[in-house]
Amino acid sequence: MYQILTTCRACGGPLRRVLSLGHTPLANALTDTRYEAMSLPKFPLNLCLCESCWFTQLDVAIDSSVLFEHYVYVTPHARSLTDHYAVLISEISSIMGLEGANVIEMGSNNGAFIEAIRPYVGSIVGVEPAKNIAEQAARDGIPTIAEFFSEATVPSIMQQAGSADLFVARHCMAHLNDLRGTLRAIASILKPDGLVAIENAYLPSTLSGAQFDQIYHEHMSYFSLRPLVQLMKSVGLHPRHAYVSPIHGGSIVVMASLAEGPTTQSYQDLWDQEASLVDDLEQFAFVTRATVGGLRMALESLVDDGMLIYTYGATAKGNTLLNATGLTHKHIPFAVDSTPLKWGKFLPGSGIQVVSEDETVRAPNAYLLTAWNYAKEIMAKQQAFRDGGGKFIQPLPTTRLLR
Ligand code: JHZ
Ligand code: ZN
Repeated sequence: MYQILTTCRACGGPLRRVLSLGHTPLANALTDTRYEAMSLPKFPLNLCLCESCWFTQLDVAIDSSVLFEHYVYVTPHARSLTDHYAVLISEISSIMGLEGANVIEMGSNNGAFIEAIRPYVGSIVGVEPAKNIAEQAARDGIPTIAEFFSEATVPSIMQQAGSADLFVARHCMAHLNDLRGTLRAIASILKPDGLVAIENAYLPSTLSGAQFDQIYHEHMSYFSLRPLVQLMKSVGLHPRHAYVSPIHGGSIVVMASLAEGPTTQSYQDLWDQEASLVDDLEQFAFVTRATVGGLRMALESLVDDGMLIYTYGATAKGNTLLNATGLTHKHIPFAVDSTPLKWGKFLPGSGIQVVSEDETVRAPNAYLLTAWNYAKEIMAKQQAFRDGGGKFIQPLPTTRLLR
């Protein structure tokens, strides 16, 4: 079900532990009862650095079937996401023509990005390993193959979807232990002049934003440009363009092609900016220890003073935050979330019950914003709550009340 690694998943070099967040249950393992949520198996959560290639990663690899076969994360409807998709589509079109293109997206989830890009391309298919999500997407009219994308499944995917002019992998490379195998699979499904666009949380943003909650077992890798490009080159993918987007607290998009071509100025600038991250990692580990302790103390004392606090968002990130701080349903009885699949379920480790955003049992005095990446739209949506004196607690980078 899982493996503990002693060597780097990219180069085989030795791993050095930078930060330990103890043992925690899987961040998206929401359960039907509180008892189950509190007694889930726990796995070590250690952020490590490869001493040979400086690739940052976890020293544990949970099997993909355990993580993704049945999934509760459904891409929400959010303005910041649609804005991000529009920029991504325009950045892709600056490198290749989209008209008539055959597009394949891996980890397509509910098809939110497919819907955004579909009007501009010839044909598009999503490949999604979570059977429950893939089936729903197909019912909603999104062409979706319910399959785990890998070297083993590429032949059958290619038979159904053809070769790709454009291959998109948003926020899924970090979820895979076999990075080189997956990149080889991508290279093999691209047309000779095809382009791949890979998007992931950007490690320098994670570090500068003290976002320790981005660390959970699904995120096996923490990408900056240089290690990702090194991996891409090792399977014959040539980098062409890269930029950093503010989405999800800071994400990197890297585009590469089988054919060699010029790189953009934005790619060059990012490459030049990225010096060694070793000092930043050390600082991040230090700040995380202080933040975890501070958050726990602050929230405990607010609760002791009689404040009713819920979390806003039943996020994977939030589950790292709750488990690292040791806050449970005794401090925070409910988490509100817009995802129907999560309603009624209990958060792993903390046993907090998820309810819909509109159905809070009793209005809280404050929300701990565990979906801080959507702060703007959530705050706007909850204007009436704020007008009535309700508060939002932003956990990171420093814990504070939002106005
Ligand atoms: P959100 C997931 O992480 C998991 P999470 C995954 N591993 C990953 O890499 C990232 O996404 C990209 C809710 N919500 O996006 C919906 C509201 O309730 O921060 C979601 O459950 N009201 C694949 O789980 C959650 O918040 C709202 O108005 O940390 C947000 O989850 C909005 C906008 C969202 O990802
Ligand atoms: Zn390495």
